[in-house]
Amino acid sequence: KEAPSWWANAVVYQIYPRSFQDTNGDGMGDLPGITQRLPYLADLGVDVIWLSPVYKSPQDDNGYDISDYQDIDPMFGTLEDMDELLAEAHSLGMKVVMDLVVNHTSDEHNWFEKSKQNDPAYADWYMWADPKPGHEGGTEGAEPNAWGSYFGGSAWEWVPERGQYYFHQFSKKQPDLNWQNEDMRRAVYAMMNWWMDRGVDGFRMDVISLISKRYDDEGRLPGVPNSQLPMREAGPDGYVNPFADCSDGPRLDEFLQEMHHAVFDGRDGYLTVGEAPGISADRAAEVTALAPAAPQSRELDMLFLFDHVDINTYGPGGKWGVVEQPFKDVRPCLKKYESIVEKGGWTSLFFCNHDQPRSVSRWGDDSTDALRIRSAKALALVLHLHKGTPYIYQGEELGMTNADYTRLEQYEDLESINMYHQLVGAGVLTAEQMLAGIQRVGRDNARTPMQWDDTRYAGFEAADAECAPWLEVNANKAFVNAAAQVNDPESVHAFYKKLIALRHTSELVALGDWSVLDESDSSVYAYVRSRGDERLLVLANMSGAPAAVPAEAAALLGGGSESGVGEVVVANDPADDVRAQLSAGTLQAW
Ligand code: TEU
Ligand code: CA
Repeated sequence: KEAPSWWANAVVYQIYPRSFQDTNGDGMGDLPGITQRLPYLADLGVDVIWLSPVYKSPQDDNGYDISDYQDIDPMFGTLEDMDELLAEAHSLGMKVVMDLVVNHTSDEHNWFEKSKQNDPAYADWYMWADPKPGHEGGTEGAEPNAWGSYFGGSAWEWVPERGQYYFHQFSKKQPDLNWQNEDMRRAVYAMMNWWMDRGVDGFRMDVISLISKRYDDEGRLPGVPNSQLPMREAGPDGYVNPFADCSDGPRLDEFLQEMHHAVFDGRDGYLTVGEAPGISADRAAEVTALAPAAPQSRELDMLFLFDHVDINTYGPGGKWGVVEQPFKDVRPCLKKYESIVEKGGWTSLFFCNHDQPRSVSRWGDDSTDALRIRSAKALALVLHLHKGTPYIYQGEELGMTNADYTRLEQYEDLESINMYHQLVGAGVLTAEQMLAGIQRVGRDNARTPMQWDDTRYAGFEAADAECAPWLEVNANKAFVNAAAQVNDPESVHAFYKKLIALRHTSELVALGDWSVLDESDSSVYAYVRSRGDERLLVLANMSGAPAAVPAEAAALLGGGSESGVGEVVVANDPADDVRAQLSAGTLQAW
């Protein structure tokens, strides 16, 4: 099997711009701040930077609600700042992909404003529906169906001007675009081409798996009057989750192929990665096929699937009432992602992003600094030596932890706050339980300011700045920060640097076959990569207690004899120590 493409050797780094680096003292990260920190990323070995949205936006969902796709929000800077960032990144050998949010726009986008006024050119660009007959006037209970928004409340919002509701899977300031409308699709592709021509290297596509909705033969959504499609079951809050009728819908492939044609055909060196909750491995292999049946059926380069971050055993309150999420349950999910690669597609590899808790707090141990460092490295090792393209979320390379907040007022995330009021209000969770849930899985855990050093605001902004960062800095910036790590060969940062360098230089790491070992071991995560006569064994004790080297791994090591070990490539302990542990058949914690 040969090189699928350049991205087999590449590592992507996600930047959440408002939390990365502030340069003008307003408490918000900005584009000049990113440009200023590019040498840090180049030194780490980053190949591609993914920027969370920096477009013009009312910031209801931190930029995932875009009011002008072809401008930069003043909070982040200007188009000229963006051009400078692109030029600097390119001169340092790094590509830049932007976030493409086209399942929905902001309700302040002029497309939506015109649609709302029934302007014939835009009337059909969003998902408008009539109130239930007999309930004209948008009264309570008149919603077209019982769908609820993922961010709480009804998924329908009444607009008196049109005498209709519009559909929004996310907040009511994020109306879903109507992908059935070809003019709308052409406008999206034109916008994408405009950015590609400006020098952007591709897109991370927000909830791209949700753009094609299920309609009946007459074009009616499930549950609306006379629809042939049945309504699914309501949750305890009385709402029906629209996900199953939006995810991987009937026209998804058609739209993605059309997009590829309109934007990427004939271009080179770009990257497309689709955020694709709800897509199966078989479908992911089709969507990402490197050699699709016909050239015109090319869709996306790789996807983000969410099985491994959704392994939770849920109590009441869904993800806010999570009972447990053991790391051993991640293994079958990653195996599933490898099956996509096996079938001729490709996969991304990630543990963290701006919507997830920090991996070291979730699956590692952040209770002492020594354990934090060891467990962050163990997690990095397991992820980065898989076959696929690894993604690092800002601060993950430092072993940054969840936020240390103790009060609801310290959080900003609309999802956490809306769901707090909804679930506590309905008596599903107590205030204490919900706060504990937010502390464990809330999205602000990943959004605290980047910890550059141990100064007042962690170097996120100038020490003499007037304005505090938009979200409080974690007090552990005192010892968890970049300045303390970049020159320390034992740091989490140094470990990431080693793993990235390995992917750049080793064909075995980039292209070798992957197979799991000792699948039922509850502590040790083991797999082997092989290419030609080279083999790399990856062995990680993902627990806080010593664990036996499991049988299949031990057999591969020649029963633990020193001669079977070969070269120790990268490890959490010195090479001699690793050999001793393997001979004794016991791995130290993490
Ligand atoms: O997230 C989509 C998504 O599925 C998330 O809702 C995720 O499952 C959830 O946040 C976990 O709590 C994307 C963006 O990454 C997210 O930041 C946006 O809020 C959302 O789309 C709407 O654009
Ligand atoms: Ca700023």
